[in-house]
Formats: sequence, C-alpha cells, structure tokens
Amino acid sequence: IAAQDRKLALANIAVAYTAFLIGTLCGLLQVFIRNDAIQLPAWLDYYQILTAHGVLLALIFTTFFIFGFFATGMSKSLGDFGPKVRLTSWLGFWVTVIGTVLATAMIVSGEASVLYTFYAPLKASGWYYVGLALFVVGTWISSFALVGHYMVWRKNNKDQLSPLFAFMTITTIIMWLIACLGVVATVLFQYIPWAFGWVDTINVELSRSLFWYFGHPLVYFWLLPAYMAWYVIVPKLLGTTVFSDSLARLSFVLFILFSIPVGFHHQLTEPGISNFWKFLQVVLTFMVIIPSLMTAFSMFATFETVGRKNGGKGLFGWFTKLPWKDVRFTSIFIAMAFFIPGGAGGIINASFQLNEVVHNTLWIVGHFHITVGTPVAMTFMGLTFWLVPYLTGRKFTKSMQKLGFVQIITWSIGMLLMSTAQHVLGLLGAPRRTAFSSYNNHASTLDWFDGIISSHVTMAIGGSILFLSAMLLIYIVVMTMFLSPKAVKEKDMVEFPMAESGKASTPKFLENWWIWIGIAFALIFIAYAIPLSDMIQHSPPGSEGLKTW
Ligand code: HAS
Repeated sequence: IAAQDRKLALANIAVAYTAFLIGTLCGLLQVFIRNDAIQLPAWLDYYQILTAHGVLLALIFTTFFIFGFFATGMSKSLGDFGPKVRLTSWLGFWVTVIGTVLATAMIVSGEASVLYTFYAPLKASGWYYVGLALFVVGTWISSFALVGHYMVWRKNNKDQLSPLFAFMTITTIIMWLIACLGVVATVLFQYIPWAFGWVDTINVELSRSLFWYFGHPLVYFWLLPAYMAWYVIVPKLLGTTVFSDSLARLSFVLFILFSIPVGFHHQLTEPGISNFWKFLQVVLTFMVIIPSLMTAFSMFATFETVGRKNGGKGLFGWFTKLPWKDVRFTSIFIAMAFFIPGGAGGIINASFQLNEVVHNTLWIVGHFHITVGTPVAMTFMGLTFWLVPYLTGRKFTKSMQKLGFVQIITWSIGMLLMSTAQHVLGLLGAPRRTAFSSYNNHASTLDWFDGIISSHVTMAIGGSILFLSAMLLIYIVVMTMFLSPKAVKEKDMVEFPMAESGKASTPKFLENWWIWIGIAFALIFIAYAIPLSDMIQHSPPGSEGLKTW
C-alpha cells in the first residue's frame, strides 16, 4: 500500500500501544492493591487507577488499533487512499487523539474516577465528557473517510460485491455509527449540562439505558475486527481460502441487526425497566449469539479441511497438522479457544435469572478478560506480529518470532490464572468495582482476596505474568517499528496475508445496506421506544437528590 497510507496506519498503532503500555501498568497496580501488597500515595486512588486501566485498554488501545488495521486493509483491498480520504482520516485521527488526551488528563488529575462505564450517578469533571465526545466525533470522521473510500470503489465497480475485508469494515462502521447515537445523546444532553452545573439533576435510569444502548455494541466493535482476522487472515496463514463468503457476510450483517437492541441485559437488576422489556432484550441477546456460533462452525470447518489435506488422519489427527510454529496463527488460535468459555460465560450472564448470581461480582470481570482481554487482545497481537513490520518494511526475525511465542504463552497463562480466580471469586460473591467497603459479613472487600487459590497465587501471579508479557509485546512493537533491520531481500519482506474469498454464489442483496440499516432501526424502535419514553416521562423519584453526588 502507499507510503502515506502506511504512515496513517502506523500513527494509529503507535497511539494504541502507548495506551497499552500505561493501561497494563495500571492493571499491574490493580492486582497488587487487590492483594494488599502496596499502599498508594495520597494523590492516587483505587478508582483512579481502575478508570485509567479500563479506559486506556478497553477504549483507547482497541479503537486506535482497529482504525490502524482498517486503514491498512482498506487501502490494500480497495486501492490507495486519495488525498481527500487521507486528509479526512488524519483529521479524524487528531480529533480522536485530542479527545483521548483530554479524557486521560482528567483521569490522571483525579477529576474523573468514574470507571470506563462512567454512567450516573457517578460524576466527573465536565471536561472528561467533552474529551469523550471529541473521541467519538474523531472516530466518526475516520469512519466517514473509510466509507467515502468504499463508495468511490463501488461507483467504479458497479454491480460487484466488494472484497470481503471492505465489506466487513463497512459493517463494523455502520454498527459503530448507530451505536454511538446513544452515548452521544447522553453525553451531550445529560452529562455535559449536569457536570458543568447548568442543570441540577440527571435522569439516572435514562442515562444508564442510553449508555448501554451503546455499551453492548461497543463490545462487538472490538470483536468484529478480530472476527475479520479469523475469517480473512487465518485461512491465508493456513494456505487456503475463506470457507464460505456468504456465511461470513451473513454473520456480519446479523451483528448490525442484533448487537444494538440488547443493552438491557446489562441492566437486568435495575429498577425502572419492566420485566417485559428486559425479557424481550434477553431474547434478542440470544439472537446475537447466532453469528458467533456461525463463526465457530466456519473456523472448525476451515481447520479440519486444512488439517486433513495436510495428512491428518482419524477423528482429531487434523489438529496436529496445523501450522503451530507460526506465531501469527498460534496467537489467534489460542484467542479463539479462550472465546469458547468466554462466550459461554456471556450466555450465562444473559440468562435473566442467572444474571442475579453473577451481576456486579468479580465473575463479570473474569468474563471480560476472556472476551476482550484474550480473544480480542490476542488476535490483535497475532496481527501486530506482521502488521507493524509490513507497514515499516522491517524484518520480523526468527528471534522475534521466538519472543512472540514467549509473549503469547505468558499472556495465555496469566489470563487463565487471573480470570479463573475472578470467576471463582465472583461465584463466591466477591463484589466488583468496590475497593474497601464491608460486604456480606466481610469486614473489608480485601478479605475476599485472602486465601491461596483465590488470590495471592492466582490473581497476583497471573497479573504479574500478564504485565511481563505486555512489556515483551511493547519490545516487539518498538523493534519492528523503529529498530529491526529493513527487509531488502524478497524472502524477508513481510506480507499482508489476505485470503481469497469466492463470491460467485454470494447473493447480491447482502450488500444492500439500506435493508440492514432499516431492519436494525425497526428492532431498535421495538426494543427501546416504549421503555425510553417511559423513562423520559416518569423521571424516577430520587434523581433530584443527585445534586449531592
Ligand atoms: Fe459480554 C458484560 C453477555 C460477548 C465484553 N461483556 C460484559 C462486560 C464486558 C463484556 C466488557 O448478558 C462488562 C461490562 C461492565 O463493565 O459492566 N457477552 C454477553 C453475551 C455475549 C458476550 C451473550 N462480552 C462479549 C464479548 C465481549 C464482551 C465478545 C468483548 C469483546 N456480557 C454479557 C452480559 C453482561 C456482559 C449479560 C452483563 C453482565 C452484568 O450483569 O453486568 C455473546 O456475544 C457471546 C457469544 C459467543 C459465543 C462463542 C463462540 C465461540 C467462538 C470460538 C470458536 C473457537 C474455535 C477454536 C474455532 C457463543 C467463535 C477451537 C479451539 C479449540 C481448543 C477446540
């Protein structure tokens, strides 16, 4: 791809890994606080670090990495960006960076210890919300740039389905744009006026509902780029083509339809929403599981077909014939394996009554470390190993490949230990998001973290291993970005592994976006119109009292 497009993608990836560095350091501090091993200085508190950890890793690392990946793949599959697309992308990048810096400065100065979910009744400085708004607007500008690039391609290639990578990028962006409407509405019309003191109160239930309208599809905004790697990159690493082009496109389209009208499954224990609407959204949540099951099916089919072609015999012989020595593949394979318990945990969370058992416990923290923290993060690692050297034209040497293996294995062990401990502690009732309160006959929350299996060994050791792994990754990124020797010979050049996808029997209507956007809005209307208008009309009693929070 063109040198200028490489620069744009690299800028995004550099910001992503800067956030990753600070965010993982905050994660290390987090497990030591839980373990009572360190005393924080007076200017730094538990919630400040927890907020920084969540925002920097879950929001900033992911978003910048995703846009770096999108920019590279869109330039590769649709052709180099023109000057307009490039300029708009840079504008989007800088607005997102300014928003990030503002929001992070507020967190560091202790003015925004409201966690990455930041909803009321917690209140931050108004500037924190301004930072978040700029962040979202920045991603929109970058998104419009990519959509513009895609539209030009479609104009020049009438009646053709777009390449799978571009189709998937546009699907993810459509979902992101629709999802952000909720967070933009609540930040602009509720949080900013409230935090700057222009109004005295905030409608808490409405703000939380608008947040989760955005908050659930947000997790698919992280997941879909990982799925893009699974569908498009992994088959190439295996030396084959995409298993089914139409299955891949259909599964992505289903995410536009079902990933948004499901936010109430994060609010199943909240008053102010009737059971009928909660139940409806639980049913829709079970619909959004389907495209993930289709993805699992497609992956197993790809692995088995390739493994058998490579000489694998018997029921499971194909498993041994996969390219385990390729760190790009192994990293993503482990990522997928983690998503089996991760997805099962999600189904438990979504099962209405079972949610009573796990809600607001450490189980949920375990859940998101084996969804976004491993399947998504380790897929991004598997991409980083070739994406950065591809963009810089540097070598990914044999010793770097070895280091890559140490890095992904330590990450897997660390996550396994830490997230298992979190799930177990959660089932025992250990609360989340609370540092020092007494709860359930325990003198202090820290009591939950006493004991050999539950904490000292697992959470702290797991967390420390994770931090070491993160530092190894940073080393690999710095080397491949700035220091590793330039690849001169053909055999040293790192390629963008993009698999062929047979489009001959893919129905054309899959790329008729207006059908999917129309159905998505209809479902959103059905799931949200009545409960949200109820919340607006009957602002729950007590919200007046929130002046004092
Ligand atoms: Fe979740 C809470 C339900 C998926 C992230 N989730 C969270 C939070 C986060 C998060 C961050 O219903 C916490 C928010 C907070 O701070 O309060 N989640 C689900 C459901 C799914 C799901 C139904 N979550 C994700 C993904 C995330 C993520 C993905 C990040 C990327 N989640 C919930 C619920 C809550 C929740 C409730 C609220 C809980 C509460 O009470 O607060 C589904 O999308 C999952 C479907 C996935 C599958 C798995 C398919 C498996 C595949 C792998 C195949 C493997 C292969 C390899 C081929 C059905 C595709 C083979 C290997 C071998 C070794 C054999």
